[in-house]
Amino acid sequence: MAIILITGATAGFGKACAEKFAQNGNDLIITGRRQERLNDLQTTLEKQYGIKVLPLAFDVRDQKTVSTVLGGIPENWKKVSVLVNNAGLAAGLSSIEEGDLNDWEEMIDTNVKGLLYVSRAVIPWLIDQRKGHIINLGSIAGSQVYAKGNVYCASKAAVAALSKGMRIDLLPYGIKVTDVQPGAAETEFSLVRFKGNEDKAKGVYQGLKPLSAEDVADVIYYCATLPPHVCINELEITPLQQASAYYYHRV
Ligand code: NDP
Ligand code: 8X3
Repeated sequence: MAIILITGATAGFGKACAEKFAQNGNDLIITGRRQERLNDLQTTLEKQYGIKVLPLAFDVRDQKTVSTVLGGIPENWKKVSVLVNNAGLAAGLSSIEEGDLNDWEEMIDTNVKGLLYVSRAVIPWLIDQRKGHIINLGSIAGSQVYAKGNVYCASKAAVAALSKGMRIDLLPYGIKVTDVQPGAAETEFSLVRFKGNEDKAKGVYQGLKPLSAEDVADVIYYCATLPPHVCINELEITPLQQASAYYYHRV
């Protein structure tokens, strides 16, 4: 029995991770901005699996709130074993000269700075225990830049670099760091990227069997449950029909 902290648990990978870790008897701290979804997930998982869930609604971009809310949880909840830094998004898909500055701010503030704020609050808890595991949601986009992906790709390249940096700095404390890098997965991701345009969102997965949120959660769970001396540092996962960020076999 362990405590797993998952950011962005109101949808997609985060929600699927919450379900997977709960099924396997772990207590959870789940975060996201949508309080109602967090409450519903808490009720469902506690009832179904007899585990305890602590829902925390906050925006990872708000530095003060992140440190106040996480710093203020009961001490027994700070014995976190695994931090899944999953909250993130792509906003827009525009050529660099046409990019919307608000989209850029949102991606960098969430995917890079938000991940850092949460990590900074939680890492001391892992250090106290002299063990733990940080699983960052990077992306295939972090190493393979595609047309119009510019700032999103850069934010995930930052996640890759931060994962490497964390691994080096936290090595003396026995803390594992894994950068999970999915390719095309059908979640709310494209709906968010295209600001609610369902046709554009669906188009991303046309002719493909994309990854599901559960596929990615299974891989994250696998990484988190390896023997203590084994660490997957980076793991790229794509659908069979995706060979790289820009090469698909659509049928
Ligand atoms: P979803 O849109 O389905 O879920 C994103 C989650 O992040 C939601 O729970 C959302 O919660 C949370 N979130 C977003 N912004 C904030 C914020 N400012 N503060 C707090 N929580 C936030 O997307 P995915 O599950 O697909 O994406 C999860 C991660 O995986 C992201 O980092 C994404 O970049 C990455 N990824 C996704 C891929 C894909 O193809 N789907 C592929 C590779 C990586 P709420 O809105 O309630 O705040
Ligand atoms: C999400 C995958 O290729 O749409 O990170 O950027 S991709």
